[in-house]
Amino acid sequence: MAFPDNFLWGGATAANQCEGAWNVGGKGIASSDVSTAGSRTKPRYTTYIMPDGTQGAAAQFSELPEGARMAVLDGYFYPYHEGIDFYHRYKEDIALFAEMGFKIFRMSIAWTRIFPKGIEETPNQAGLDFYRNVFLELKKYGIEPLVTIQHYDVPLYLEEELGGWKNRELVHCFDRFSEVLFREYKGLVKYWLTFNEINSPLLMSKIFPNYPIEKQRDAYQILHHQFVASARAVRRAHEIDSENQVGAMVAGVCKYPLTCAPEDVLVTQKARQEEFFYCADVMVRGEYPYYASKLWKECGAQIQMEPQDLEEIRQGTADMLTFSFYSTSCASADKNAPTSGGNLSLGAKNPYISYSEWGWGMDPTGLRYFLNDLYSRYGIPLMVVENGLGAIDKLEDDGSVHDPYRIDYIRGHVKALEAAIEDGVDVRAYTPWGCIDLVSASTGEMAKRYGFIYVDRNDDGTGSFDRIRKDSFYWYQKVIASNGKDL
Ligand code: BGP
Repeated sequence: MAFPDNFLWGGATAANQCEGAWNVGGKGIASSDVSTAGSRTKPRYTTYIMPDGTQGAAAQFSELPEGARMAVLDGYFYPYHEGIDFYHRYKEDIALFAEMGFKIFRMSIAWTRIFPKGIEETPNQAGLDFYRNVFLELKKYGIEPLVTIQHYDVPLYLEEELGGWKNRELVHCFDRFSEVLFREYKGLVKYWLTFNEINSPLLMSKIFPNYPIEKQRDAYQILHHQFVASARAVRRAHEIDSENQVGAMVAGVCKYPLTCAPEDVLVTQKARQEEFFYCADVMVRGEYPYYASKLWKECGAQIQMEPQDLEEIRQGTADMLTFSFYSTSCASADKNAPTSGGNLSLGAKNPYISYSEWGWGMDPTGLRYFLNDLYSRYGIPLMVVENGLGAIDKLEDDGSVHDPYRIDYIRGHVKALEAAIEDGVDVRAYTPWGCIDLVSASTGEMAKRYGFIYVDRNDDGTGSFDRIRKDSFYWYQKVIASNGKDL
């Protein structure tokens, strides 16, 4: 049997996409609180207010008008404000995870619950208590928390007043934040991830046509600050508790050459360096890779570093490499090759794989390939901390949800995991994304569901928030109970 006895089966979520209670318990406004709902065809919007009081909304990730300040406004629907109400229903949800047999649960901490603006000296007690209670509840069932410190969610104050991660000051704010977490939850949490999909700033320029070159330059500066912050967090975590294990988390952009034409192979190699390895190399190997200066030069980035930064990065390498994996795509030297989407990625369309309703490629074999590829490069434990199928589910009149497509998707990926483990890869955990339905990050929809647990909540904000076990719930329960044997 391939899966080791201590293999960590579980599921993954993020605070902003599930907690709701956006202004409860002293929580500050987060950058994600100003995002409206979108859809497959309509982007999410960021709402803002101008100095003269006029209000507006701009497509997410586009430039706001000069002088605009992001704000929560009346008359807009913000799906994260209520999420799936995990804040009030975590006990029920954790009981359901336990019923499925989870060994590990990936979640994130809303920075704004602990430090509402991000700059305070003293943490907010109500926020600390909330997460303590969640961890205690998990402990009751023997479920290990896997905690992402920053999952796409920064106090809005830090964005607006300090300019976000471009500003070196955030390294200190994050240091204070993460130190509080390591001290406060010592003995309750031992698995940590510093930044969710840390490579995402580099992926933006690939997704959005005409992405401004200044923003790409900024991305390298932002990442430098996050690398330093992450390395510092790794060291702090180890100092505070030698049991702590801190992972790098990188969006699993896995690209194949569209053809075996040498030009395609070369373009692919470059894309993989830029889109995945750049971040993983720094965080796992502890130094900037040889191709970094070429990438900086191409966009004119001149990174501001402090003298001790490279040493800090060297001393704070990650204990494990974790990544999200939804799909693969291709790279081609031919700019006119038909494209396909995926999680934070755009690439040439692969004629040999199928695509989901949201146009994301489905390629379980790619997971086996990717795991082998990463392990041969880094040789440290790996965790697949996101994977899953966003699909439309139908709640039947009898209260059941039949989701064979999700079972097929996950089954394929579990088989790929098993094969990779048989290949000799050290994979420690599998936490499918959105193990309970939650708000989609890219579209803000509820309709794009990933869960084993259905949540009665609709895109228009209606619904009871009731939790309903889908067919995949019982299937995954069986998989875990048989340690991956009964698929
Ligand atoms: C990743 C994010 C998650 C999650 C997932 C699925 O990029 O880390 O937060 O949302 O993708 O994406 P979506 O919700 O857009 O379907």
